[in-house]
Amino acid sequence: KNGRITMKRYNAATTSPEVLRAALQRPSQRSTEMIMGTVNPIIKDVREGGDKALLSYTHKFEKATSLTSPVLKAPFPQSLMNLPPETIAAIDTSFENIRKFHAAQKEDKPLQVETMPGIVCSRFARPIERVGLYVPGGTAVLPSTALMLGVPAMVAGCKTIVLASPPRADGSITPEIVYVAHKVGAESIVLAGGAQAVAAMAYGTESVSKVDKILGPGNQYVTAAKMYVSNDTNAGVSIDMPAGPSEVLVIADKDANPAFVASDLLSQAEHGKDSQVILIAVDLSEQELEAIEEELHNQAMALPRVDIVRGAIEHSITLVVKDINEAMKLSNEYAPEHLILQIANAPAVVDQVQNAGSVFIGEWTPESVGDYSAGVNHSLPTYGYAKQYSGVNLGSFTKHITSSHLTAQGLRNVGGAVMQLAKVEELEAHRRAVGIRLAWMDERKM
Ligand code: HSO
Ligand code: ZN
Repeated sequence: KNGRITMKRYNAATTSPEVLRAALQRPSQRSTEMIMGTVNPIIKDVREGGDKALLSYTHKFEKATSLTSPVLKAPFPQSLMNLPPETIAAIDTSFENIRKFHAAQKEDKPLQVETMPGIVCSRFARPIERVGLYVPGGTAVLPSTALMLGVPAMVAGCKTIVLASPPRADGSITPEIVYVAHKVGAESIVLAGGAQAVAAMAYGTESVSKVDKILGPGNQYVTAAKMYVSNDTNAGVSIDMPAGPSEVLVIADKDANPAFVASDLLSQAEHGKDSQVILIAVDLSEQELEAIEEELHNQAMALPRVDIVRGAIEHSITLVVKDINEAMKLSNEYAPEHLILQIANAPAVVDQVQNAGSVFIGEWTPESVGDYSAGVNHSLPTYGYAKQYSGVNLGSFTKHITSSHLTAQGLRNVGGAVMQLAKVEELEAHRRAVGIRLAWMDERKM
């Protein structure tokens, strides 16, 4: 318990690929079956029992027994967002950067292509009307997550923004979260957490508005509940992506400052005992490796959350490789949520990034800036899902509609192809919908 805080070291040159791959496994998650066993009855209760059931779970799990309504509707009273001016300023600065970056992701005009003379195909975006944003409670309050979900929802133009977050034992909600909810124009805050909050937003209750999509990170119960409701056609709700414990992968070379490298590893390690941090050391000598390890231990010991850090470091590793190409290959295989490049010429290496949630380029870009204030989103794919998912972005709050618009000439141009394929599929009504129009044109010598 009081030993040295250090990551197990592997040298890629002398380790078999199987051992390397095993070392890069994520810590295993509790089985979904077990989780579902807990989550299913909660979802059923809330779906059937509405507010009363929701409230009783909040009394039980959050110990907020004085709470009499599960929802706080806008406008939120000023008294619930009393904050020191420096916190207001920090939220305002971050809000503005996140707003700018996500506003730039807007498509200003519909995409339009004339595929053949007289055939115009278009695609245009519309906001998802009602979104539910889950802001976890737990070991840390996370107003930054409210920003990362709320600001893009606001920029996208979602009509109804519902925030959900577990209240404190006295029934109150962190004023920072109320302030963010106010700034993004949220309709309400659901004072509940866990599977019960997800169920309330998925099905709606007397006082919780039903939403069309639920986004946001959460523990395994929240994730399981999101998966459940998104598979239930009666709920008619979608979700962002499966969320798992936080991760960072730092690639460092001889140029890297050992204190900076250690600080980045620790900033992710303090999220939870299940977090995983990976250091890929490019051609570092024994002495250089020890300098980082020394920093890691010393900085960790001075952290208030040293116990959490210790847990995370237990399943975290250092990989020593000989060059940057090898480092990038391993990083792309791991597909980290966050990738930090503390190497010479970091911008030039970004081309080689194939799988990662978000990249932090160069020694002056700690992950913390992206977690809070740079403008990029911190809701990112974990657990290797960076291979197929994007992090939360403006597109997460919009959907696309396509349209086609043909002239008579356009229909003449493509009609033959349609009629032939309809014939192949033996769908006569399809074929005739074209044929009847072409005949009409023929009669009128069009
Ligand atoms: N690093 C976290 C986000 C966060 N950090 C919130 C601080 N607050 C996402 O992996
Ligand atoms: Zn973080």
